[in-house]
Amino acid sequence: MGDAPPQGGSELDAASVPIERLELPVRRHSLVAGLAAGALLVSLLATAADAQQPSPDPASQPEQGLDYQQYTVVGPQTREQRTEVARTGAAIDEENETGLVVTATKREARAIARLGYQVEPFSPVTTEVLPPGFAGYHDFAEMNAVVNQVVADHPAIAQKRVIGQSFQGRDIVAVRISDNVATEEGEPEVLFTHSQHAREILTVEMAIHLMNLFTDNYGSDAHITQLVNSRVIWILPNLNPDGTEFDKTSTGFRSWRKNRQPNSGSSAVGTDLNRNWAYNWGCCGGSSTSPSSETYRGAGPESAPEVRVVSDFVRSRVIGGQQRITANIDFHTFGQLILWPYGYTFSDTAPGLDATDRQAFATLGQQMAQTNGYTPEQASDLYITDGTIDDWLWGVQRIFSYTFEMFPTSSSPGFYPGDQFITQETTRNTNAVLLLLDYADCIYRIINVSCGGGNPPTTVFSDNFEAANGWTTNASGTDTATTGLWQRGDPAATSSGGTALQLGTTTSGTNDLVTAAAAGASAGEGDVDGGVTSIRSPAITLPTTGTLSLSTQWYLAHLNNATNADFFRVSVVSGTTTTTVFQQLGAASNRAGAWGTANANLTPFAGQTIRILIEAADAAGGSLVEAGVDDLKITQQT
Ligand code: 0X9
Ligand code: ZN
Ligand code: CA
Repeated sequence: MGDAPPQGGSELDAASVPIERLELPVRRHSLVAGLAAGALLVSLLATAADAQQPSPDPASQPEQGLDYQQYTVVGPQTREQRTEVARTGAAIDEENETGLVVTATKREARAIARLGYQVEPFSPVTTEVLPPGFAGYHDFAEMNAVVNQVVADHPAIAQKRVIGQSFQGRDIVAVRISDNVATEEGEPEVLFTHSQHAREILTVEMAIHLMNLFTDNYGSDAHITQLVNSRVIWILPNLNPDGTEFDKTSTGFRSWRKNRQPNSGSSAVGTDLNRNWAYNWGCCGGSSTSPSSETYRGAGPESAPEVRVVSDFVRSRVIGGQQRITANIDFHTFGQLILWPYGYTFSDTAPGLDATDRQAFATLGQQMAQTNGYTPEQASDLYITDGTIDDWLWGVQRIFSYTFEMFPTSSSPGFYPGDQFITQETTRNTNAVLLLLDYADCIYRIINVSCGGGNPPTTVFSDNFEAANGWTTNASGTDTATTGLWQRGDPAATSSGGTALQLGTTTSGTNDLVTAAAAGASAGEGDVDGGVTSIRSPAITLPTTGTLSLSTQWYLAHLNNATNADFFRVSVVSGTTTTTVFQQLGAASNRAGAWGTANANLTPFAGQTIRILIEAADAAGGSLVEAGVDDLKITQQT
């Protein structure tokens, strides 16, 4: 539980407050209702507050500690009235049509009541609906309704746990998804955190997408079923519910970032949650000491109740001395980035983060980025930050924590893309999330480093393509490509205008699998033309146990005449079912050939006899497409 002040009527005994209602001329204060969306409103509010609220007399400042709470004050509408309320020492948190929300001690609340206003303990109910064009988003109540529905529909695999309360007393919710969801089975756990920053509204939709993804596809999608069975998935859909509700008005948004915790001695409200975590808090100029700053770090580490609640939750997952959570994505907007620690230093390695850790972080970050087109980089490549969640999760808990900055890339539409973007921009991250879950048992596996304890991985199948081992071109007889057919051979290099296309190099020996090894008379000869070309492995019988991983070296090259109908694809054929496990689509830009590593989880195929199918396609006609594969292997980790 967090340190939120008590809510409800117990603290302020109504009888102890003399409420003589002063009949005030009620003039509707339309600042909030009358303005359109965006930062404009925030700056107006901030300016108005700064100009109108005198610094409270130090003698009447709320005592340190938690004996203050929030009250609604019905009546004050003018700046003079707000000033007399502020003079009691109470902090004005919010102005609305009916009056104010203040944070006050009991003494201050009585003083406000003596001014003739109706004072009641604040109960965090919001009546606003989402603005036009944003109805597809979920406000706090709607998000909770989705959570309740998900757990009602899937009680065997989904549970709701309230892990604490926000400053204003709203629930901070965790959704736990796993097979036998009520049982601690010792499975690796992955944590998804959302909406530290109120205005980053797409991140709540990302949480809803994940809840639905894992529950609706359980039992029908082999990969998702295997992950739900072998992992514990924690989704925390909103770390900052007070901010979310404050951000929203029926006509627009306030562009609010921080939580809604008042600051002693200042009229400015809120702590930046993503500067309040307890690792190198405030160390390095990556946060502000000023309560009016958007990156105010708070009075101390974990001074924000929301950060305290989530930190306590993460600490509670240390069971038998071992942190069960191995990986995290903290969702933000915007920028289309995948970031890894540390944020507090420009150095690639630092205390607690050695070259191997860095290599694992970067490799998984890059591979996730390959699935969604985001830019992978260290967090500090953006700018120095301190007290962020990812630095704490890694630096203290050794949880592989990534920050995703979702859609868009620029300030238009910035934090507020219309709801038509929700599906496209949340499903965009599905494969990155699945990849993280695949490696959650041992993130270091992605760089072929073992996590100890277990046995070294054993090789189930491998081919360096130096000898003929039974791969068959066009095995199904349905290929449509007319040239550039897959073959095993010694590849010749081709290029066009400085863009490397077919690579003359291999990653082992002299041979690879390539879309016609010869160069041809020009770059446009011997590339894939006319449709799809495929090559299929011999039959491989997979073991029944352990984690099964496929890894291969690969490249796809194309010129800017390509489209997203062109592709490089790796699939698993089992019986009559073909499942794509890795894919790179083409695009209308030059993509130089460069060897990279593709990884796929084959555990869902345990015990089956499969074949690996590799395809390349020039499916839109006329594009220059080349592809290669080398050093393909399947391993088993028990
Ligand atoms: O400043 C932030 O907290 C993040 N950007 S945002 O626009 N969503 O506010 C970026 C944080 C980057 N640094 C770390 N993740 N450490
Ligand atoms: Zn953010
Ligand atoms: Ca080779």
